[in-house]
Amino acid sequence: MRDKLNSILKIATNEIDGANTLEQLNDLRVKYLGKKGEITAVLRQMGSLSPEERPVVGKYANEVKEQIQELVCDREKELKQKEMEQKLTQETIDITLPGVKRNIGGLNPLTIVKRKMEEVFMSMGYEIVEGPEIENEYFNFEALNLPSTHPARDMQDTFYITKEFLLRTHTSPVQIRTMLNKQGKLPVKIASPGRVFRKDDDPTHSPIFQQIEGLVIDKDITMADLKGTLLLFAQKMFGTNKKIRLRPSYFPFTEPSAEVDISCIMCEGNGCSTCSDTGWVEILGAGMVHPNVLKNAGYDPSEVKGFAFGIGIERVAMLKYGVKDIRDFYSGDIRVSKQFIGG
Ligand code: 2NL
Repeated sequence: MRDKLNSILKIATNEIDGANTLEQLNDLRVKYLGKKGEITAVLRQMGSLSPEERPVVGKYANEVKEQIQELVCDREKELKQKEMEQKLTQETIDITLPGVKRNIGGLNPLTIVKRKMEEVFMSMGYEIVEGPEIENEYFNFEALNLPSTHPARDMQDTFYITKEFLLRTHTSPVQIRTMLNKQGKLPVKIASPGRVFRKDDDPTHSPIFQQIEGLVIDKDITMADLKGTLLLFAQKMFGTNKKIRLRPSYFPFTEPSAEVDISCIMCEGNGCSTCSDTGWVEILGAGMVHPNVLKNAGYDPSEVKGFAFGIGIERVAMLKYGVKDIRDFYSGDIRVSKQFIGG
């Protein structure tokens, strides 16, 4: 039996040495040391030995068992070490490789200008109000004192969806809706930015453009309030050295109406190509809210007065950044937006 154990130890030593994977090694552990393994088989035959031999052989069998256990344990350590080394060589990272450069987006200049204007008006106590781009003909035209015979209502200028619904041509309908919701309450002090739509397409007109309209209604509002407001706006937007001037004009929804110029931001009023040597550039339209519009919006024109103005966001952005063609803002060309990365 001692010979049998010696031969088991010899073969086991060889096989364990030859095991190349942890699975193979585990199979050998079962084969030699398991409940149905070879050592156990020898121990089972101990009954045939004499009482003197039994403890001697039993002790030896346990020694062999321990030796095999140690062999398995050592080999297991070696194999785990090998596996780790393999993993490390396979998973090495070449930290000298250049990284993948990510493109960082920039805001569209119109968004930058729109946010700046919103900030300016909020700082002056205006509430920003937005509304639907698809409008009812009544809110877009009728309520604003544009009778059905007015040329602005022509199919040629307006994108009609049905007879009744259209793409708003200005953000004024948002202000009509807001006034009606307030049911005559005072004051009204709102600014409405948003996309508007007209059938125009040339270097200074785009079929989609954006504007921000301001509206203030209260007792004792005068043209002087309008002028002071617009001067403050021009200076917060373009610099405190700017001046403005009002020229008489016409809009159906205001009376009197004015076109507003700012002292040229390129030449500081000395004359250049931007201002056609006049020293002034037009930036917006404004006026005192027409009595008919006040009435349509639920206010009594003999009790309250209001001023309103409309500013083209593209117009301001073109002046601020020296852009010559309005359509560059809508081209989607990243060479345009790249120039505005970081604001
Ligand atoms: C322009 C001119 C203007 C208004 C917009 C307005 C709104 C209401 C009542 C009265 Cl609810 N007026 N808006 C007034 C005057 C001019 O825009 O040339 N915008 C680019």
